[in-house]
Amino acid sequence: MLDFLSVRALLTSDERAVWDVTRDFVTNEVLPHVGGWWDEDGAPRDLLRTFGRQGLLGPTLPEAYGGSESTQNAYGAAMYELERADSGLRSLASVQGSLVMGPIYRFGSEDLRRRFLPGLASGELVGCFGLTEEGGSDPGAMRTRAVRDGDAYVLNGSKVWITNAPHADVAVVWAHVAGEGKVGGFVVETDTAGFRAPKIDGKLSLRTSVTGEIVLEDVRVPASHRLEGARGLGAPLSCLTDARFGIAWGALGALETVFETAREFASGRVTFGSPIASRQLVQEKLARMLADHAKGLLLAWRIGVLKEAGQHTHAQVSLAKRDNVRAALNAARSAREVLGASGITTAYPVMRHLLNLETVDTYEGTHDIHTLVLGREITGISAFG
Ligand code: TGC
Ligand code: FAD
Repeated sequence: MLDFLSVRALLTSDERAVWDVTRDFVTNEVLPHVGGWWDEDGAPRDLLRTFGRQGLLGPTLPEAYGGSESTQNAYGAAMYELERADSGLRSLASVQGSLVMGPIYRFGSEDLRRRFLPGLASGELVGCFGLTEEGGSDPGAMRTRAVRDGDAYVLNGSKVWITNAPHADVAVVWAHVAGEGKVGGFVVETDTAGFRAPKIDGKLSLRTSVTGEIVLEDVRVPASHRLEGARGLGAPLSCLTDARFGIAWGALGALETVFETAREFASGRVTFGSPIASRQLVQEKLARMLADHAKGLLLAWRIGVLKEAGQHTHAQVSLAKRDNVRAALNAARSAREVLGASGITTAYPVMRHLLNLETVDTYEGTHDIHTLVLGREITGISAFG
């Protein structure tokens, strides 16, 4: 395990145990198959149930709802391990846990919690999170509308780039609520009349994860399926803060894989009579990857400690998501260079991670959007508009 600054020693023994168990699971049951899932354009449906049995879905939630009350950093370490295999598999877990179970637990009624959370935790139900429309960086501009009609809300609009949507049983959909001037959240069962979720084909990134649109045409959602505690854009954004924290840990798992692949390749590849690992230019690339991983792990751990104490800010999480993902993306680009031509093939995991990390750099707030979040934090002036 790559841990140059012994960050593991800062974790509790329970957190280390979660890390170790998830690492074994990923090594034995995920890594042998992940290349095939990439080629086939999607992991099998049953993988979510396996994740459920491993306790990887919504682990920070109370046991009564299928969670295991794990700490933030235990959750982070589990996301690290999934993304060590593939960003799309971490997406599968982080969407289900942080973006579907999270809002139902935090903002939903007790009935909604009891009805949906256990099935989502076990992986029997697939969930998706529908926020993005055209111009996803500006979710406040969404056009999807919910109009109250008797004991239901009627939803019209569309969402795009929605992870898991084509397979989902349950969609958490965000919409402007007519007459309120605020964004509200709705738990929509996907077999409701007027709901469609066509798959988006042709992805060259995150291929182990299925992505789709959501089309809502006069979809009647019982009023009891509204997330009553969610009033305003801050509600979905707070769920994103949880998922972005998982990504800040996860991206470092991908970084570990590309670093180890480059290190091993460099030791074996001989040019001009010596392994390329003996060359200063190659060592500089490896040193940069190692340094970024070490600093990123400290950053992720620290945000986890703050989050556990409820003392984090969303700008701190933006910093961690932004910097750790870009560090992993840069490492993947360097590792690909170290591997030369071999770097572009599926014989090594580097190009797959590189392509995945292009998505990770964009979703959950693009690199530049997080830069502007920090800019606003520093100057008090918003540069978004
Ligand atoms: P702004 O005025 O800044 O905020 C509106 C209200 O929300 C509060 N807030 C947050 N609260 C919690 N966590 C956060 N991260 C928050 N960011 C903002 C804010 O305090 C305010 O509250 P209040 O009470 O004052 O009303 O809103 P804005 O319209 O100026 O937009 C700001 C911006 C650009 C930062 C935000 O909209 C944004 O984050 N844009 C990026 C959108 C994004 O990340 N979309 C992700 C979609 S889901 C996804 O990609 C899943 S990928 C699958 C996977 O994760 O694996
Ligand atoms: P845009 O917002 O159109 O941005 C385009 C470019 O302009 C970016 O470089 C951006 O940084 C830049 N830009 C935008 N505004 C500004 C500004 N004010 N100043 C400077 N630069 C700016 N969304 C969901 O809701 N649920 C999901 O499950 C989900 N899963 C996804 C899965 C995949 C594989 C992908 C690729 C995306 C997913 N998304 C999901 C959507 C994702 O969150 C959005 O792609 C992301 O928020 C960016 O939105 P956009 O692609 O529309 O880009």
